[in-house]
Amino acid sequence: MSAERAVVLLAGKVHPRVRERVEAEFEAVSVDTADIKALSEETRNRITGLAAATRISAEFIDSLPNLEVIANFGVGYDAIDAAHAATRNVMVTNTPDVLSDEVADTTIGLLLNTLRELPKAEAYLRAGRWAAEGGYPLTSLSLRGRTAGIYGLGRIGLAIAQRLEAFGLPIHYHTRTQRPDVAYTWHPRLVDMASAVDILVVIVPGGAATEKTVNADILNALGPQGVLINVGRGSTVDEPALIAALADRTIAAAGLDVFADEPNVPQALMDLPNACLLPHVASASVATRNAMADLVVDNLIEWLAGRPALTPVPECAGFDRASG
Ligand code: A2R
Repeated sequence: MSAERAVVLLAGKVHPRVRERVEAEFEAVSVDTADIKALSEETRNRITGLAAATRISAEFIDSLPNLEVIANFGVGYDAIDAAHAATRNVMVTNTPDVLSDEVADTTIGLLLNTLRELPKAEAYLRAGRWAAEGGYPLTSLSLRGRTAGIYGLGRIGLAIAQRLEAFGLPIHYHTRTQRPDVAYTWHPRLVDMASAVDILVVIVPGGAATEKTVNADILNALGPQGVLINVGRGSTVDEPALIAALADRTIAAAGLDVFADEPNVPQALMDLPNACLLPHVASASVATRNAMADLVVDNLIEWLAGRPALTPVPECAGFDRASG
């Protein structure tokens, strides 16, 4: 083992396995919040790696003059200013693929729970109402006979589409670029897809390009039988518009794993009987989160040892170690 170990900053509430492995491989420094100013200048100058579980702004990046790599925990890296990192030749990595199947599985569960009211039916049983009052009321919604539209047909979107295909549903999708490798119906415009389907699954990245793109017009197009499922980012949906659309039955129901201001969920949304709500758990199994943690640390190990990153984000895909 070399005498001088690289210094890696653990920013935010990092996964225990990230902490454990970073402490074993590197000299670890922690900041509980993203308050980088809590660290001395001398410490900041020694930091070359960053394991991120919090928002990382341009200012944060600039306060670490010798930073070489930011390894984000999660496939979505909208909380990292990757464009700024790229201008400073700082590598940014994320955790694609290892969570795609888990997120797709959870999406199907959320969709069925939203349509068939399974959490409410279980609560009914546990409250003793089955024995006291008879069977749970028939659900007005069903997966049968529906058509699904996937907003974002990337790694996770495709895994969701393949599952829905197995359930017998026709699949449509909206992306900026048509995929050459699938036979699903592509819509260049989101509003046109929303009109053509009665399930809209949102699984695009967050950020400016998708912000509030699921708005009142899209919900109107989805229509009174329509069901919205969001497992991407809360920022993609205009939350007040969604609350209004659920309240006046512009759409039938929504299943949400992500919210605009997590962990704060508007009371108005919680009060709606046709909203099925989860606390951002799509990838949250022990096995999948461990795989994500390992990918975070393996990216740090590779880059800080002078080797290519395993999973660079697109903004940094062209970097090599010589330029890093
Ligand atoms: O637009 P394209 O052709 O680049 O397709 C990507 C699509 N997408 C968009 N579609 C429409 N309008 C946009 N402004 C837009 N931006 C991106 O989203 C592609 O089909 C998909 C993203 O796929 P991947 O990069 O493979 O991401 P992955 O692993 O499926 O994860 C998606 C998101 C994460 O960013 C987190 O926010 C969440 O799932 O966990």
